[in-house]
Amino acid sequence: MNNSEVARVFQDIADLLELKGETLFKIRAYQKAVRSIEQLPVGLEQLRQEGKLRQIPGIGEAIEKKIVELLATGRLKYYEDLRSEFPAGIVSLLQVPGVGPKTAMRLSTELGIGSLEELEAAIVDGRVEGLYRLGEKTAENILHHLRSMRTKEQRLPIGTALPLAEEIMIALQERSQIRHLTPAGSLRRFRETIGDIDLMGTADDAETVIEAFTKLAQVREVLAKGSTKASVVTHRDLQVDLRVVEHDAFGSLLQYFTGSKQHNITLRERGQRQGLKLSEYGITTLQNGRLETYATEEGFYNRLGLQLIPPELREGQHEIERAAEHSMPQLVELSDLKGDLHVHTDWSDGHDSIEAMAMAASNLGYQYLAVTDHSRSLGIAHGLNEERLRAQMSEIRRLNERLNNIQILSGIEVDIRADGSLDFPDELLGELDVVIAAIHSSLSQRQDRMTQRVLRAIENPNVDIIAHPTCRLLGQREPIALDLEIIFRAAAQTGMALEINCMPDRLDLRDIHIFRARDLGVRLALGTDAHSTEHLKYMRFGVGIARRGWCEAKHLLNSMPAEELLASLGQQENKRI
Ligand code: DGT
Ligand code: CA
Ligand code: CA
Repeated sequence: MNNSEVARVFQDIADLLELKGETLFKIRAYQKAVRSIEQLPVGLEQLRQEGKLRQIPGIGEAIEKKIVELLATGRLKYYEDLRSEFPAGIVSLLQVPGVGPKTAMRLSTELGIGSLEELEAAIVDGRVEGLYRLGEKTAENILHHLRSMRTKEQRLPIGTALPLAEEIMIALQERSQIRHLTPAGSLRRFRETIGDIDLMGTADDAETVIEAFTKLAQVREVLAKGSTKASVVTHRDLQVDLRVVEHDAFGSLLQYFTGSKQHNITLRERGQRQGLKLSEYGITTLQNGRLETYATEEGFYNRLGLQLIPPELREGQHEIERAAEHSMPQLVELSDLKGDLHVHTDWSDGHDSIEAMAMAASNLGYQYLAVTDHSRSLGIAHGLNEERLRAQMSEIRRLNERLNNIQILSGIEVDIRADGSLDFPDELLGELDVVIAAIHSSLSQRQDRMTQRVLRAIENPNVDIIAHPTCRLLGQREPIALDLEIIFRAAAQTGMALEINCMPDRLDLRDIHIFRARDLGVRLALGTDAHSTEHLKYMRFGVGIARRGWCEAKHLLNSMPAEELLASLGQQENKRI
């Protein structure tokens, strides 16, 4: 069983315990284990072999035993016994917001409903509202959640969702008097995929703003509409929720709907211990019942004795402890970056010339740009052979004499062949400023071979960066089988930098891997993998993901000025020889 299968079992157990009416404490223990396991950058099996399962946050003796049983047998007696106490399919009903344990039991026992499809049919034909004391309003509400769950199932990559959200925000600003319009939810936290878009704003007259929102050209269907909020579906089946409040309550609203749910739960528990009740409206002091509203999130967090927590860190991991200690990291920002370390030009499969790419990079405020076209074995990408690479190096020298505002670094994206050897001889690689190495073929090798293959590239003193280390394509291609823990440790030891590839369909390394690598002292490098001048703007996706991995400017090669970068790459080479 892999990590997500184990997590799934514990999620089911938590739901079943809820049905059973068990204590919140016990239910939370399983929920916490689910979150921890989902965020693990290493396999549970590996941790079991190393005897380290108990080091995972939220895993105590009881859950450890269950993990061991699942890993060994693929089954869990406790889970099977628990399941047999309830009608089949009832757990799926609990996934619908608005369906609690009591309702789920009644839907199951009184109407014989065992799946979401059956639930939808029973609402539509009126059987659900006919249940004693349930009523039409609740049934409608469940249907609304059920339908929005369906659109949410196909999560959109952030590379698609963010531009769509921006388009809608611009349109709404043009057509209404909305102010402080900001995304919340997973989009603001910069998750790599987005279930639905949540927008928050303030206005003197909320109702006219809502009216304008539901009339936007992008809206295909209005799911719900009230005086201060509305939900719509746009093309590509994307749901967009908008909420509008008064200016002085904006901080509380934004905080609540930015989430994550787990972050808010942990925050609420902290509030309870301080005699405070948190809500989307503000913070209520329980002793006197007084509600305080917050115009800014900073005020909200400060009231709880916390530093402001950047949205990208609000995942219910360690961020609240760190904010309480006042040791929040100063996360990297786009403006910290002095260059892009991975771009292609029309010398291989890129669209634009070296000069056009350099000018575009200069316009973004960069000091340097590493041109890293493909190497010869990548025939379909018009990879460079030795002769053309040398011609390109001369061309770059000529351009550097002519251009004042930007320094072009000569580089290559050299292919790591199936046996781990590189596509160019070491002498040639040694003449380049920046060498990035990457896998593009034989993607289905077994884990031990694949890991050895990448290790061989890591040990090569001429390589500076391993590009898109796991080769995954979001929603299209699974990551290659790599033992990342071994890779990270080797990279930390040799000073090899690993790339955070900023292409929105790659985002590779991904957030939890970045977190682990950085924690182990691995140097990281942002590269857009741009194949045209437009793609240089993908840097913001890499920055967002790096922030989710708790990266500060100092963790990224790109924050160094050119001279320092080149010197540093040279030093690392000596270390590996
Ligand atoms: P998504 O849309 O699946 O990509 O993920 P989110 O995080 O955007 O989730 P969404 O749209 O369902 O809700 C937005 C935020 O609203 C969520 O991150 C936290 C807050 N929220 C929603 N439901 C609950 C809840 O039941 N309890 C708490 N504490 N917060 C909630
Ligand atoms: Ca959302
Ligand atoms: Ca939402």
